[in-house]
Amino acid sequence: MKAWSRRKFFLTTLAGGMAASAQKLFGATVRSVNATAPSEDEGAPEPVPAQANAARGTRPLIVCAANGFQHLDKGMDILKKGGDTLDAVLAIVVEVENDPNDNSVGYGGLPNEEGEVELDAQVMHGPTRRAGAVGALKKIKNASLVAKCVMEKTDHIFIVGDGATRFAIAEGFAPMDLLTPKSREAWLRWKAKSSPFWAPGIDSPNWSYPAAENHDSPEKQELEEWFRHVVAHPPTGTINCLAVDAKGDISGTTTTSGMAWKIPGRVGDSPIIGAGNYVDNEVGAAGSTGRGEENIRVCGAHTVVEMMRKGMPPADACLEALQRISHNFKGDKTRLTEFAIQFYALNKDGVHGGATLWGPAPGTTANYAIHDGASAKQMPFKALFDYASKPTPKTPQ
Ligand code: SD4
Repeated sequence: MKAWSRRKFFLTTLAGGMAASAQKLFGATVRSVNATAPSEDEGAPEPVPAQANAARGTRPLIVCAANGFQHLDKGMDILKKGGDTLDAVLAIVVEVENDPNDNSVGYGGLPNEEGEVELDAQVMHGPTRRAGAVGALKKIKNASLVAKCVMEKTDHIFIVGDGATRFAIAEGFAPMDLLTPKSREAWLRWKAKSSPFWAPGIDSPNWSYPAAENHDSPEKQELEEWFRHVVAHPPTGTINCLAVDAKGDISGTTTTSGMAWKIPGRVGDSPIIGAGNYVDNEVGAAGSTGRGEENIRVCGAHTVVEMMRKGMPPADACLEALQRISHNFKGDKTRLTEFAIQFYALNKDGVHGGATLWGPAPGTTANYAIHDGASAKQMPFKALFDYASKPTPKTPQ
């Protein structure tokens, strides 16, 4: 084992343990410990500079993926009225599940390879230490609410596939077609890429090879660009949302349509407790968006919460999870460049942080969203690797 060693990890956690015992961990600002950074053999400088002290937090606070930004007020209103943290995060993500224009969550999410939208979601309620989840849920747009229903109405935590759909219908959720005209068209384009039979044949007046594209307006051209992009490079999206209220109670949820064009039945990280989302009411909460396969392999959200338990500031804890993902590839950037992944976190004090594997391209930004009780704000992610060190991906982007 090279320099990113177990020894270094244990030293890190030991330092955290010492910091924790020297000071009250939560309910007070704690001294930060060093985040473990990529070692030289993995091509990045080390260590990530630790902040002298974690920034002071604020409560109530909501953290979420950027696609929830415009709905943050709804969740904060609930917290300000003394409502429950789980109701607050659900009020936000349900809006995104209902939005036909978000192609990574709920209605309008891009489907599996057979053209069926399959949703994954989970909830965790800190004060009661309960959880609920659904995987590969079909025909029901509010997967997060079905996950809550699993938590509240059953003796189980995780229901998947047709069983999840039947459960939801039994509980009164209305089944519907989750494809929008746009997401259906995107799926048909993807099919046409791998089969010449999904395009007009030689007997058709519209026959051409490859299939003709119609660019008769700028809007149409933009749509064609988008189709080309999502066909070539299955997009990711998803929403994770975390909240701490004025008393310090915490909840979190993650909901998604998962990876576009996936094999039917594939379940990602989002509904997996400890991967796509994790809450410990005494410590904090964390969640993730991006390539779930990599997150599952490091139990990312749980890792972030455990790092915060040791006293690490949320952003550094997120970087630690990303570092473990990098380590699974021995730091090989030619592989790491092929995907994106982000972590989000808040601790019980209301300190927040977020980190992404790759920094944004010049002239662009990579943000997560928060509401600190005063207003909704975009916050820049910390990045494990600078964009400047990113190799060109081999798969079309
Ligand atoms: C998954 N993590 O199913 C989800 C997808 C996602 O940004 O987050 N995309 O792997």
